[in-house]
Amino acid sequence: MRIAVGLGKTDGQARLERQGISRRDFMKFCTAVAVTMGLGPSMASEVAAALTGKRASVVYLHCAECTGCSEALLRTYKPFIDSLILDTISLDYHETIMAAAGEAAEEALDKAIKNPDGYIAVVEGAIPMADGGKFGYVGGHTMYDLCKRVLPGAKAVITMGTCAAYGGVQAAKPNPTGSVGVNEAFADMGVKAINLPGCPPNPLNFVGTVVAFLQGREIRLDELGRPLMFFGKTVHELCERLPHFEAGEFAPSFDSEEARKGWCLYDLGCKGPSTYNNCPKVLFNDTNWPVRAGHPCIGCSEPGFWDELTPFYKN
Ligand code: FSX
Ligand code: SF4
Ligand code: F3S
Repeated sequence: MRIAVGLGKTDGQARLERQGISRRDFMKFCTAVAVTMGLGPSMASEVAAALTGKRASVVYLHCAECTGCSEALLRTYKPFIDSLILDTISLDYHETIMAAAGEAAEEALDKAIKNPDGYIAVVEGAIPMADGGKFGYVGGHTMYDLCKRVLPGAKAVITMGTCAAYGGVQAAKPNPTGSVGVNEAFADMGVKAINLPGCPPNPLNFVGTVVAFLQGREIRLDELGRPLMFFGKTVHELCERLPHFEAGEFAPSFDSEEARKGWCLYDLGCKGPSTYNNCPKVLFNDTNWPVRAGHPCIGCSEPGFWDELTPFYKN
């Protein structure tokens, strides 16, 4: 299968071609990324150019989390998407999926952070701060120390998921590990992370952020550090059940005929009106999102949702 985007074949196109990713699949993915970024489908070729240009070096750190964010990124129902993501970026260090272990892993990290072209740092999971950070170690270093080594020197820092952005489930009361998000832990070192919350976050928001960075596009953030292009509207504003909310049609129970007919889940605990995220527009895996599947939004992209937005269910 051939990939031909624009004139001449870049290294990136040759890489995709070697993996057997068809031009049609690739352009469909680029269109989805463009739409997620709010650019409109006509910008797909610009996205394609960014994705097939020089690969950005990425150092991906795991702190206190469930690894659901990496799972969301890598386990897509169309297998080509994970190879595409892994091909778009040069994942020089990723504690969960890299083959290296022990000293070889340490060397990979050292090499990655000395890359003369710089690197993007991605953090998944919260930073345990209590008792000198002793609640989280990777390779004999506290998660705090690893982040301290990597984040201040990065060209950009991206938090992947609510835990890295704001502490997430680890920071739920009584938070014995003293977990906090990246910006809270490292602001005094000049770190200003772009937050991509969600438990898990949508992989398209991650790819869209990397594309915007590669294009040199300004990434406007809200007061919680989230890109407005993904988090500028509430789930409620984008929800397909909104006409029922406006008509006062509320499902009385999860197993009711009304719920199946698409009536609003507000009375069952839906937090869509106070949650900023693009799930209804972007979908997970090109397939579905919680409210369409009959589950209320639990506000998973908001800070402190475990404490402040519970109970998740009413009724
Ligand atoms: Fe947190 Fe990510 Fe939720 Fe899990 O690692 S955002 S607990 S989906 O996986 O950090
Ligand atoms: Fe809003 Fe939730 Fe009702 Fe959708 S289901 S309209 S997000 S309250
Ligand atoms: Fe999370 Fe609500 Fe979307 S629970 S995945 S922000 S619908």
